[in-house]
Amino acid sequence: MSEQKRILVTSALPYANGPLHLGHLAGAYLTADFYVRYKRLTGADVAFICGSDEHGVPITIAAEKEGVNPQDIVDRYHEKNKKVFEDFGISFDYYGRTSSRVHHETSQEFFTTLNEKGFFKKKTEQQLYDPKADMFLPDRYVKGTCPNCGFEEAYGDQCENCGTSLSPTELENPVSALTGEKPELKETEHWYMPLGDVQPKFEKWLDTRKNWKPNVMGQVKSWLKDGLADRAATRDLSWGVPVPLPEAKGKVLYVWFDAPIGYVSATKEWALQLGDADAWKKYWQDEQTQLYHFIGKDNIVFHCIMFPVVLMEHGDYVLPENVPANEFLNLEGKKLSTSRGWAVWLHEYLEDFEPDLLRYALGATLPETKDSDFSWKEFQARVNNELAAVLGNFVFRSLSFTSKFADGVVPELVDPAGTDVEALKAIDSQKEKITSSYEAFRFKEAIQESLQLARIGNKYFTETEPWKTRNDNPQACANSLHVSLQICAALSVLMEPILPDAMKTLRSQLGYTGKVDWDSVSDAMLSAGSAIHPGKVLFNKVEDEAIEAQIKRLEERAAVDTPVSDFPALKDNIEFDDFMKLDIRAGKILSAEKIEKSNKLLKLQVDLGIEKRTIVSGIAKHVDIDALKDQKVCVVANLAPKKLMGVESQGMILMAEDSEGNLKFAETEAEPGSTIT
Ligand code: B3M
Ligand code: ZN
Repeated sequence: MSEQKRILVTSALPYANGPLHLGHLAGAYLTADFYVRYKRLTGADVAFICGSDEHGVPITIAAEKEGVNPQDIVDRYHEKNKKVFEDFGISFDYYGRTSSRVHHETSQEFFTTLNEKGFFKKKTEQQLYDPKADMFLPDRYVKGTCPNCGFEEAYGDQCENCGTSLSPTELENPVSALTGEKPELKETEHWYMPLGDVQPKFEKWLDTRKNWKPNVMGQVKSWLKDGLADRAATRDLSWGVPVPLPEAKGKVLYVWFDAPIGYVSATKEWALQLGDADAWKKYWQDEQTQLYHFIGKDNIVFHCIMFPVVLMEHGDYVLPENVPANEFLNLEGKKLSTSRGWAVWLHEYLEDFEPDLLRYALGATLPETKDSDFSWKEFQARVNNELAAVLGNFVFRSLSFTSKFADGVVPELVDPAGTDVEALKAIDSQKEKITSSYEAFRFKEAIQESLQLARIGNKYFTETEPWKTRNDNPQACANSLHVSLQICAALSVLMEPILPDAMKTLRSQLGYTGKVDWDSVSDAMLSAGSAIHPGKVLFNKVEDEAIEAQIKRLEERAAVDTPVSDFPALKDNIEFDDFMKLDIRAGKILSAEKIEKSNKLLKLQVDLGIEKRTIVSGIAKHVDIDALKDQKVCVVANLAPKKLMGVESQGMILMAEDSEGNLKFAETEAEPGSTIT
């Protein structure tokens, strides 16, 4: 076995501002749990740390929306999220929260140490201010266009589209998220992290990092290429960790300054709980520890640059060994969106299915190196064709045969044939492959190689035909069952990181009471003569109706939750004179007919009061042709004529497009010919 190191694994602290969904699980938690469970099985000394991120603008905005205190929000979601992680078997050693006293003290200590070392640059700068709300607009209080990628919904501290970290003043066309007003500039003083100054030192450290995923290192390198900018570590807000300086009244630490320190505070609280208050130090301050941050790609800049710089400048801490960040997960081919109801909530999933099924199916489609898609149909296929038909079937055949034809005890292996020996050898060779996949953070591959052992087992069972040999060669039958049961036992450990509940059940069905660790897999885990205890099948097939119900729920919710923000962004301003060039008139439709060979276009005769016009309009799918006579409309009357499908259109009917893309008439009661200005 490889030399055992001490390992500290963190998963991003989710904001305690709402329930958790599939995207969360796929981003920072499932892979961390796979890794941690694997490492624990190898005997490593592991601390697995997470908790609620309870500060920052995401929390205060959620509170404002509901009209409650931020504290109410974080209390509610801290408990809910902690529970749902437990239910999914995410095996944190400690789940803290950044509102705790220990966290406030720890993050203030970090600030003070860095300040005393002269790290921060104090700067007075113009910042965005909302006069109507009478407050500065840090972070998510301001939205605008990303200067880097043009995304129109970028936040003041980060563009979630391209991942760039931003300052509010860098946004183009900023608007206040509170009032929708255009913010003003107002002077304020803050403590900045001069990331640019430490860039050379940081790059030297980064060069020593080995085996980082290309998607992660690529992002980091591209920010370095642009040159790192100063980043404020403080904010003008009332919710957060107060800046520990008398002259900084009313200011708090920037949430991305305090949140990663939450990993340290949670480890401290864990140590206190263990009754060994100093135990956290060996995880954070001993060079023998390897620190791994599991995150989603939108957190890369903070975990790969900002936090390492803070740790480096503080001086007493280990820096991350690796940051195996995942990309994004889409859902049924569309971007996940909680505001649009396009999400699978984890607590809801648990009402219908076992956690292990999602651990497996999601694990098999992880966005490890590029964005990936979760679909309910694929979920069903993975469960039915892989878990049930391969793993479950193999276990079922091995156990039921043993109970029927071998008195329910593990038969003895005597004079094994070549095929028996080969099958037993596959345990070790698969174990080696699985091990190297985990070591390289290739979790999808680890899952495939794990399932491969069950495939090998199934094939072996079929080929050795114990149902035949039991009559003409009982020892060959006994050998088949012995080998199959040993493979089942090996699977019950090798697949434990992925399917903790099912593999526990499997071990009890096999009557295995020995050690559950990676080493034990190489020996014969079951001894001949020991009793098995077959029970329920490990995986039931997921029926079509169950999947259809999930898809229906998703679509129904998306239809209800379609928010106003689905409307296109406002166009640029025009001058009054430009507007006055338009000649818009009230009109009335006289007749309507379909244009041949077009399913979109209608040919309309319109009474404009002063004259009649022929207008071609692309509204066929949105209106009832028979009801168009006498419909009052607004018409752009001076639009240059244009031929459409051979018909000259002499104007344009104004239509309003709603949030679902339906067209409705912009109507007027005015008499045909009236000018509209
Ligand atoms: N709460 C952002 C997020 O949930 C943030 C992570 C903090 S990790 C220190 O994506
Ligand atoms: Zn961007």
